[in-house]
Amino acid sequence: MLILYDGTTSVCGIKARVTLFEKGLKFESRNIDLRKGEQFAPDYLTLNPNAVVPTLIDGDDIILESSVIIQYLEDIGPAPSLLPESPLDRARMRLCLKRIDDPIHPATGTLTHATAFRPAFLKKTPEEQKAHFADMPDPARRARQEAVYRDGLEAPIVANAIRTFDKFVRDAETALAQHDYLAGPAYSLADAAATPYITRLNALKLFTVWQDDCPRIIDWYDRIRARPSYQAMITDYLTAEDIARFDVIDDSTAEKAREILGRK
Ligand SMILES: N[C@@H](CCC(=O)N[C@@H](CS)C(=O)NCC(=O)O)C(=O)O
Repeated sequence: MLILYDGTTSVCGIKARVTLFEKGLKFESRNIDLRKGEQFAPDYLTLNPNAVVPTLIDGDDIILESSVIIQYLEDIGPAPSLLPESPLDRARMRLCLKRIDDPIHPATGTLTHATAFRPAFLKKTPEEQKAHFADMPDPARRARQEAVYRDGLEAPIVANAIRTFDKFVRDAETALAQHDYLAGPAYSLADAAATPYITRLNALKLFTVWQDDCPRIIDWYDRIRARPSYQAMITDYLTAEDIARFDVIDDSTAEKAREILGRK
């Protein structure tokens, strides 16, 4: 039995869950509550010393890194194949996975922590805030979170995150003008990997920034949302607390994005 350590709203965890579902692979999901800091528990650190989710366990083997995990699932999983047929489409898929790992993933963290996660962090005591950062093994992640918890949407790294997403959405729009899915005519790992990130853009009420210029990505998202994997692996996992965290998002994030992109 495969075991996936993940988090309810974790974009990387969702990437793995959606792939498991799309591959028809049975698994046991073990929730790591990132808000409670369970990723820093000594037992979990023996599995994943990076103190992040997801972690996949297959028998005695531990597989880390969401993009590696989904390619592992492709390798062990039966049909349907989520690997494009042509070498060129495979290259497109791998490029998409690479780009989602970096810079899209850190940009997503920046935008999410600057908005949805900031109010809860600001309610912590100074000691709790200090402890949160002290446990974090990755200094780059720590620096990004510190900047946006301090300055919110005014943090300079927010502008970069918005520009990063602007380029990604526009490139996806161009790709979708050529074929139905991100890396060719069929649904692939590229679509599974992009799903949580576009879902997050939607949760941050950022779609209005691109909806007029990029109708194909909106159409792609509608098709992705209609797949059974979306309801089962994303919507059904959300707790009332998760939903409440994103309820604080108003139009100010989209307004800021338009200002950054010079599209008032
Ligand atoms: N490169 C890693 C990134 C994993 C990652 O950043 N996971 C986030 C959730 S999406 C996390 O566990 N964050 C814990 C924290 O911020 O303390 C992967 O793709 O697996």
